[in-house]
Amino acid sequence: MSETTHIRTCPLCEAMCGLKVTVENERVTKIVPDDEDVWSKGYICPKGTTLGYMHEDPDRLRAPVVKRDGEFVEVSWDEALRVAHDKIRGVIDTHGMDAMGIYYGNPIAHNISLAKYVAPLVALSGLTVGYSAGTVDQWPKNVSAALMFGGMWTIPTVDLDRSDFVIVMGANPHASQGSLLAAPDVCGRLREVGKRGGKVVVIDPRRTGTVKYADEWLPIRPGTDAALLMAMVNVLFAEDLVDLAHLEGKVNGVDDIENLCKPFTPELVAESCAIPADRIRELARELAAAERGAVYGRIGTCNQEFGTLASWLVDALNVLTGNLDREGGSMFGNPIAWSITMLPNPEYENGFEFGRYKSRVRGAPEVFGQFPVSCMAEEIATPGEGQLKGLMTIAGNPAISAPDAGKLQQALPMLECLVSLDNWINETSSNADVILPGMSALEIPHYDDIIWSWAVASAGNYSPPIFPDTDRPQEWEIMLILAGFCMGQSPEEVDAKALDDLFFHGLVDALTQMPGFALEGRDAQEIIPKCREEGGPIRILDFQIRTGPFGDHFGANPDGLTLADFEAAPHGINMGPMIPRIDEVLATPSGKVELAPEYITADLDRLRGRIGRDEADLLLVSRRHLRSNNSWMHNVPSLVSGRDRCTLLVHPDDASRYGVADGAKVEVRSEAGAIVAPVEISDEMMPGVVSLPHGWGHDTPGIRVAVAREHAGVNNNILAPGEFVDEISGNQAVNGIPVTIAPAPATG
Ligand SMILES: Nc1nc2c(c(=O)[nH]1)N[C@H]1C(S)=C(S)[C@@H](COP(=O)(O)OP(=O)(O)OC[C@H]3O[C@@H](n4cnc5c(=O)[nH]c(N)nc54)[C@H](O)[C@@H]3O)O[C@H]1N2
Ligand SMILES: Nc1nc2c(c(=O)[nH]1)N[C@H]1C(S)=C(S)[C@@H](COP(=O)(O)OP(=O)(O)OC[C@H]3O[C@@H](n4cnc5c(=O)[nH]c(N)nc54)[C@H](O)[C@@H]3O)O[C@H]1N2
Ligand code: SF4
Ligand SMILES: [Mo]
Repeated sequence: MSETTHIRTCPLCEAMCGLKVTVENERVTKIVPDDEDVWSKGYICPKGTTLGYMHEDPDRLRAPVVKRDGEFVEVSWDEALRVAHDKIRGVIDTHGMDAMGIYYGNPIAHNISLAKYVAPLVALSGLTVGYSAGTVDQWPKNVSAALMFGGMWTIPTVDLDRSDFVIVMGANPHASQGSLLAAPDVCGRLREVGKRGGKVVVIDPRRTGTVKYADEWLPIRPGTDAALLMAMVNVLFAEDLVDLAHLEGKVNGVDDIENLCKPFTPELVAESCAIPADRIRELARELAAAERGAVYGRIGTCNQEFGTLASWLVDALNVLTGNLDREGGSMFGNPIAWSITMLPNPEYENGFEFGRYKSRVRGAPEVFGQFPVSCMAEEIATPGEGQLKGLMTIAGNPAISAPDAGKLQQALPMLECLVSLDNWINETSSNADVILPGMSALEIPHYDDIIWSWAVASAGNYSPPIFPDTDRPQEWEIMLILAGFCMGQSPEEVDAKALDDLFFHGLVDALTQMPGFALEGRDAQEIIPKCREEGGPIRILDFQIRTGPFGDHFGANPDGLTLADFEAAPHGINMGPMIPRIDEVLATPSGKVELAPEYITADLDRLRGRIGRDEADLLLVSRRHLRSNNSWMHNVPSLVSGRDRCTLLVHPDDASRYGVADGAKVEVRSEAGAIVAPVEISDEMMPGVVSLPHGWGHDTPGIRVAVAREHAGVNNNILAPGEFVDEISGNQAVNGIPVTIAPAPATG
């Protein structure tokens, strides 16, 4: 028996846990936590142990498939790439470049090839139309970070381990394991805050699992976080509690926000938020009094009607209480390897500007070059000049994850070309002409990319592939080949290695000329020969480590790190906790924190309008479960076993008002559509709010995910109206959707 043990990082979420994988005769027999991992120190969750199953999942594609007479057939890579080429060229040559779009999904952040090659794909292909899961996720935070700090990914996070007062809003790390907050065992760390005499307050319409690790649950009406936070700002000024501390002199707009918050008294907002005015006052005082405090907001504060205002105010409160950039407060990560995404975008050299053009059908303004993802359906389905005729999906499943999912599911088959880079035939890729599969997580190297930008420590961990497969193209090569097709190259001409060199040499060249960069003033021709010979993401990663804050700077800092140091340290390298670094990260035109960006504050009128509004009788919110990962891990038997998790959580009072019984099927109806789901009566919901998980609904024709199909559930995005967005970021509001419920009509 040949038994080997491999140390690896789990690529599935932002916790980045270290795993110990046992392999016998080419099969994974065991996955346990790596207790020696310098970052996760033995923490894992049930998902991490399923990487072996996913590697062996019989439904996972190992070879490309093309659609012939409505059925997918396995073909050679040459054949598949030829079909992709012909389809892509068919669209571009007939309808022009603007008729071809790309959709990027969440796993691009978790896969080394995808994370590092989206930028080259965009830069080289010349494609201009892009949609992403970002507009049902963190777009509001990107807008507030861009305008307040000068970079769309300059997003501070809670320095959890040193904090003594944390407000968690619209996040449930008990399920998600943290988001825009990378730390293994977030809940355990929250519990420690309480244990050392501090306090954690969870603000959420649902008493989530996270509340068990906190000191207090404050239920809030969905969509009203900005009103609550504005009232807290009001209290800080009214009671003279504002204290910029070390930020004094580094902040613009304090007077503006003082004026703007005046009308937003706790009394004004209390009823809308469903939080008593006294509690709002007290909360502001507690935050001000904390020596090291932080407000943290996530999906619930972004995927809602006032996402940008709420995202902005989270950071504004951290600034006004002197907590930004101080230990135990809200700090900026300091990654060992920087991410391409973090580089300054020359497009916004003179400051950020949004709404420079509008979407064709709905007239939605662009934000960072994207429209709300729900626009994709109408752009495909509405004829006329500029109609979207072709799409590439890169690790995304918008047929489930995008709002107004019913419309998108109808539109996808209308495309003349759909090329999916995906490992399964699912609700989206089943509509493709060709599916180009990536490899399993155990077949590729791993080192997390942008996630380290909001990690509580400067650490890193490199994992080589356990089952290297040299017979198939890597995903980064596939992406470069697709870029080549868009550029007009034929399958015979296209050369991934040449395109890789083209991009990499251009990158090094540009960076040696970038003021402040570690290699500023050096000669690119001196640097390039010193880079890793294998090219691809490994070369980029090594370059990022070497030119990062701890790197060897190609000789200038001889004791500094290179990728080789990580190859020699399988349990990772940890350079210590976060450090204050605001002067280094601020990139606003003024060089200061912009506390009251006009683009954002202009939206306060809309919030005023919200406050007087008649409240809907029932509002729908989303939720996650520890054993899920958006839409794509329901094909793992151990993660879907047990009782049905795709249930509508309803407070007992609402259940009796609407005459629905526990376990009974109800019809949930919104302006966008209707679905039928089983009810779970639970007082963990606040009255007037119901909750459904997203990522389900695996019952569409043509999918090849047998286990998921057995546990289909329903797609809550059928209920999410596409035009329900946070207007200034264009981010979809999938929380706070007015719905009605009624016992479902009996069906056969
Ligand atoms: N109602 C509601 N909707 C939501 C949300 C919500 O809270 N409520 N959350 C939103 C959020 S935050 C997000 S990020 C989006 C997610 O939206 P998407 O990213 O579109 O959805 P996922 O389910 O993550 O789909 C990931 C896809 O990538 C494929 N995949 C997995 N690993 C790999 C890989 O290594 N290579 C390749 N090529 N493919 C791979 C999977 O098979 C799957 O098809 O959903 C959003 N939608
Ligand atoms: N197990 C698992 N882990 C995941 C994922 C997964 O699908 N499964 N997805 C990953 C992804 S892509 C992301 S982006 C992260 C997200 O990570 P989190 O942001 O932690 O996401 P959720 O667990 O959905 O928690 C969102 C919370 O917001 C609450 N909420 C809804 N509306 C409002 C509101 O208006 N105000 C307030 N204050 N709260 C509200 C919901 O009740 C819910 O408890 O998780 C990541 N990790
Ligand atoms: S928490 Fe679970 S899914 Fe996330 S990295 Fe750790 S083991 Fe993987
Ligand atoms: Mo996400």
